[in-house]
Amino acid sequence: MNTKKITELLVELEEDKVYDAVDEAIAAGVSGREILKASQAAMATIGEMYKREEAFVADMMFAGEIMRNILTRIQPLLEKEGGKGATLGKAIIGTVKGDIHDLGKDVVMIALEGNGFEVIDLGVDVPPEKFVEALKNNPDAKVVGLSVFLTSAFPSTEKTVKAIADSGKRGQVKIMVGGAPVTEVVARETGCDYFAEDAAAGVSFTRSVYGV
Ligand code: B12
Repeated sequence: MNTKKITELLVELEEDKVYDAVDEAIAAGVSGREILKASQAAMATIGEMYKREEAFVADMMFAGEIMRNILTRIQPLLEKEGGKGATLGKAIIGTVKGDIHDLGKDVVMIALEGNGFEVIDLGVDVPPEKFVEALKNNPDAKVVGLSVFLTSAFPSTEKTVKAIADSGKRGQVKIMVGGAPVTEVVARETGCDYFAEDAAAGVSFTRSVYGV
């Protein structure tokens, strides 16, 4: 089955039809990963349309809702594909202060959990102190994942890294960062260790930190 239909229907915000297409794809044996890829492509297109003023915030909001429902549908597949169950290590993840985009973070969380990692999810709009507190409460966590979708939230990314350093915990963890506007340069300039282009890269990085 061609997952292009999922991308097209999501871009058109055809809610019911896109769920039907997803269900069809699942029934046809398409992997959760493929369905996720098709949905992400649509979200990127909607973002471009917003930039060109061809879509509004309300459209992004609706697209976000639909994407969340798609995620709910494919979560069991993603977990099965990853092999959930083992505990290879622990990661703390959150969307930085000033930013409320949570879908990217949640996909990373599902991918990490699916690959056998325990994830402490701090949610969205997370102030630096909350990351520090989570690290204190979870001294065995070796990875922190920051999600950032707004360029205006880059300063809070930097502040988060700094707060972790000031708390004396920087040596304990590797910090990875991801989100639509993030690049390797942003990762470096905000003091993070790694730029993760997608959830799979985040999983590989976490694996490498834990040596598994
Ligand atoms: C949906 C959406 C929204 C929804 C969010 C819904 C939700 N629950 O998350 C709503 C409507 C709330 C929203 C609001 C706004 N948004 Co918005 N939004 C989007 C949109 C269209 C899709 C984002 C998304 O969910 N993608 C789906 C995810 C699953 O896909 P993904 O990004 O590929 O995720 C992967 C990677 O990014 C990576 N990753 C992400 N985080 C992390 C973290 C770690 C640790 C790792 C390892 C990897 C990783 O792994 C993910 C999985 O593979 C983007 C467009 C885009 N290009 O991203 C704009 C976009 C991010 N939004 C934008 C803007 C401007 C806004 C608003 C300011 C609009 C406004 N005027 O109000 C507000 C800001 C609100 C706030 N304070 O945060 C801009 C940001 C521009 C910029 N460079 O700063 C974008 C880029 C649109 C655009 N092209 O202009 N938005």
